[in-house]
Amino acid sequence: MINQYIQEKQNEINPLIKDECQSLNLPERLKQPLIYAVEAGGKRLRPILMMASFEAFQPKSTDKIIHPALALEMIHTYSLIHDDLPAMDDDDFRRGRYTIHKAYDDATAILIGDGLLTYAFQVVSRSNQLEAEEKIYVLQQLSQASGLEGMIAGQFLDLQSENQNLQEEELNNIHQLKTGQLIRVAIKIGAYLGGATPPQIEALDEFGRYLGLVFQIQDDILDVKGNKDDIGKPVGSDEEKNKSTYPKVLGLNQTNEIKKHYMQQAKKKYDDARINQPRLLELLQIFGERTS
Ligand code: GRG
Repeated sequence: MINQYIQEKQNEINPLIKDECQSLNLPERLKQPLIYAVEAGGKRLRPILMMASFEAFQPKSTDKIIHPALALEMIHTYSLIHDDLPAMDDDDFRRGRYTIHKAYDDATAILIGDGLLTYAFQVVSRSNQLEAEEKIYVLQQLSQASGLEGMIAGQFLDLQSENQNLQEEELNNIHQLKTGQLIRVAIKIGAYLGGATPPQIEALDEFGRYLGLVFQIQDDILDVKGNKDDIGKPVGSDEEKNKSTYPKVLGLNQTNEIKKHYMQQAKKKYDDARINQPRLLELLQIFGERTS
């Protein structure tokens, strides 16, 4: 059921994100790496989460969510491109293919990342589906989550933490910023545009916070126990870079325990929101048990 939903949404998102990029008037040698960057391969989990959260409120105009969803995936894609650069995590593979700086060069990867980040805001601000007030909300939320106090601070702290022995609390802080902010904002924007009340937005925002932690914990587990073909990059890359991860700090058993605990906390917050969208719970399950 949920797999079919994910597939349907991927089929909706993939051509749209490609069309948005294809429609740009660009030199061919810039467009090629841009299309390479946005072509299918990613799981599109963030836009799917946003759509599921939005649909929980049975909104009248279902097209409203498209531009914010595409923008979020563009921001996520930019973050992965820059994260893979030699100055950051220095990874050669992503989504089962060469990273942009490997397939092209560093300058191209930096520029494609910059371009996707700015284009995301353009796509929302010129949307013909959103009211002016909605655009401001979406732009504010996206810029805050991806900005200095959000993902950028998380990335900075993560890079600084290499070769350091972090405690669980510090790990949580880094990941709530680095990975968690975009996941959380997906849920929040979906709820707001769907017409959620302020208490519902608050409860779902907390749901998103736990979901982000569950996602990262599973990512760390996959780096230890995953399969290279499934995760699209070599297993053990965290260990190789001497990074603090949940399994390293807590051991695998305890890591699985806290993952379960956060999944339960997320479920409680979902209940607090008093909505009927079992897909969000199924997505929580997928986040916690995914193999890719
Ligand atoms: C460069 C400013 C800047 C930020 C980068 C999110 C991030 C910040 C870096 C990613 C590092 C990383 C691999 C973290 C693990 C969790 C994660 C975000 C995995 C990738 O997300 P998926 O699995 O990827 O949703 P796909 O390819 O499916 O879109």
